[in-house]
Amino acid sequence: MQKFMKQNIAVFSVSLLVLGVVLAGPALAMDKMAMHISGQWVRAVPPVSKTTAAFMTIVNKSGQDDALIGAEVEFAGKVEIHNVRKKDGMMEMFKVEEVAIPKGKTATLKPGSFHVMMMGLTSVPTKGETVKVTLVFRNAGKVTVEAEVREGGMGMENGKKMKMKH
Ligand SMILES: [Cu+2]
Repeated sequence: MQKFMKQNIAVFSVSLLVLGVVLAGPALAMDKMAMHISGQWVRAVPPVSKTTAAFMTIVNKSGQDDALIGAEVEFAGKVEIHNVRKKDGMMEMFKVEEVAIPKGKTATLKPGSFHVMMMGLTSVPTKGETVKVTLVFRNAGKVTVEAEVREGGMGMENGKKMKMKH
């Protein structure tokens, strides 16, 4: 019995080791993945465009309240967190300091709502390409995700043009 147990434990340990190796990549990220990010994408824009935006869903599984307080990308001079509001019948974007994500809650960055605004593009991401977006959380710190560049609407259901205020 004793021997059997030991063998079992040994097998179990090896299994864990193998699992550890297999999961090493994601596992490292998982540490920071107290914030679960999914569905991330960057809007494909014309080559002459100076701005674009990133969208995603963030679930706070960290066990403590957190907030998205910034973001970084290599291809933009400036990155801000924006939201959208209606003003004088027009939709306009404005900068926010953070997107609060209480523990257990989900924040959705989507067209017509919160988004990561990338300005002063030094190279314009092209459709089909994957780009790195680093999100900065107050507590969880930095989390880098790969975001697909694809076409997407502006979230302007009424068809009104967005006033660009950058
Ligand atoms: Cu914006």
